[in-house]
Amino acid sequence: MTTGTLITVAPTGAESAKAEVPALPVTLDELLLTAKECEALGAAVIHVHIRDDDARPTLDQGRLRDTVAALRENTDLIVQLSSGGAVTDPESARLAVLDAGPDMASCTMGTVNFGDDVFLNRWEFIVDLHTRMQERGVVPEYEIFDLGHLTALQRLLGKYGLPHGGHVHVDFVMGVPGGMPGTTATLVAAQQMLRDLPEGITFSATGIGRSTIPVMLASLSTGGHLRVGMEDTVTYAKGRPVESNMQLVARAVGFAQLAQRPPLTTAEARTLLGLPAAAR
Ligand code: KMH
Ligand code: ZN
Repeated sequence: MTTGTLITVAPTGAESAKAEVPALPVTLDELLLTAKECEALGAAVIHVHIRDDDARPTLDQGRLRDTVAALRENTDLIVQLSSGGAVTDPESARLAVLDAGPDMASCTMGTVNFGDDVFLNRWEFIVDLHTRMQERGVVPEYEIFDLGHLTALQRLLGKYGLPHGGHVHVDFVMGVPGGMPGTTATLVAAQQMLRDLPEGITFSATGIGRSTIPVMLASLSTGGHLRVGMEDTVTYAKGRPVESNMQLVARAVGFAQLAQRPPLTTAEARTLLGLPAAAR
């Protein structure tokens, strides 16, 4: 049965430089303003990467804790910390992200070429992340950059069991140079592979760069959910830089409404993802 649309905003990422993309939210104040405005538009989840005082990606524990606390204080958004970080981050720092106590964290299901870099996700690291999340009650979002990552997820769940909350949610990150392409045909192929995974599994999808719109339309028309934001797209249309994350969320909400699958509230999103109701 088709439901409303879970909208995740990924406002910052670790790849774009503030100097080149001035609208990128990099300070806590900028992130909070973005979060509040995106929530008001219809986002239910925020996928968070943070930056240091020089706007460089960081996994600093104090900053992560402050960020989680500030997002909880100022919004009802589901807080999903990136455990992917930047391609240069060590595994120990990526695992320590869980210590900041988010509602959710990302868990990438395999290594992938990432432009000219390599985004390394060894099997033992994935197992460690998955089992620590089970122990700490953090709900994972499994990031799928290539179709084989779904096979790895099947193996992970078969050997180590379901995530905390019992619900499995994946995010297809499509169009990364080195990963699966951001096309309708690939999304359909990926969905067919979901049949081998636990019943009730849900997915969202995001297309990097110019695959943003094709992936968004394909996801909506096949019952999927949406992730949008400046982590994935800094060009709104040919020759038009993105002005803000709100612009991307507003476009996603518009498409979702056209598809007669309006945005889920944060409470509805919590139910879908197997998270407990918010404390306040
Ligand atoms: N920044 C990428 C290397 C995640 O957040 O979990 C990894 C990434 C995935 O963005
Ligand atoms: Zn990310």
